[in-house]
Amino acid sequence: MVDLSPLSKAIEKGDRDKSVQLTTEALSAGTSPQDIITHGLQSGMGVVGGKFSSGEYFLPDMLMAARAMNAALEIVKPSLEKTGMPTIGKVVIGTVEGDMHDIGKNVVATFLKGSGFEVFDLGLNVPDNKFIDEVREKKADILGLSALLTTTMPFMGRIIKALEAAGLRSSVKVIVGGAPVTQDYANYIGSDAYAHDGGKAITVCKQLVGK
Ligand code: B1M
Repeated sequence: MVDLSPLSKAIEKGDRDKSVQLTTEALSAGTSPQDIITHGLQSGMGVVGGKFSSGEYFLPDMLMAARAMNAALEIVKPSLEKTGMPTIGKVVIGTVEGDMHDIGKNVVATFLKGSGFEVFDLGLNVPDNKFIDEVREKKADILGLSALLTTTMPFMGRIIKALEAAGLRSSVKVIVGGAPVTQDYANYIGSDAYAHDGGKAITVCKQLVGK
């Protein structure tokens, strides 16, 4: 496998051009898109988060890193999505209201598409009623909720309650995830499933639709 640490470093520095170049090179060298995301892009972002916490990085640094990561993700997406597999289920996914973090959700959505799911990505900062309307309209098998902030995590429970009120809870499975979310929290809010990362989300979503 190609050494992905320079790619991690480019993300950490928020160097978009370098991130795109190294991602393109890694793909051409035969590195799997999953490895590029997990060991190159995501590990770089982990460092960024740590530096923000310790006060070494500020908001603009996080924005630069996010811009670099999104640009690199665009390069790997086509290789993950072109599978020609039959659809194994419909997933409505989004980041909850008040939350502007969508990189992890994008990774999960891309992984699910690449595994044969039909994915309806509602984006970020999604109001509760938008999730409910889409689940109803698309007859979704799975609703995926992402939250990266401790302040927005509770909205996932609120959406599950809204699904119940709309009479949709028994027809859709709910999976939740995001850095601060845990299996215990998922249980506490009445979610059907939790995944720690994109790879695990594939396994769990397949189980949810009996595949
Ligand atoms: Co923000 N931010 N941020 N941020 N940011 C965090 C989350 C933080 C942990 C940083 C820190 O303090 N160390 C912290 C949250 C603290 C907390 O709540 N306890 C934080 C903060 C404080 C903030 C602001 C409040 C900062 C401010 O304004 N002062 C602000 C909030 C804005 C808002 O949302 N209202 C803010 C803003 C931003 C940016 C906009 C600059 C940018 C986001 C850009 C974007 O997403 N388009 C940003 C970033 C980049 C981060 C960090 C550095 C990286 C997040 C990321 O993209 N990781 C983050 C630190 C960290 O998480 N370590 C941080 C890479 C991504 C691939 O991983 O998102 O974890 P992740 O997704 C994983 C898994 O979690 C899982 O699978 C994914 C792929 O493997 N997963 C799911 C995610 N969703 C899932 C759904 C599933 C299943 C699995 O099922 C449906």
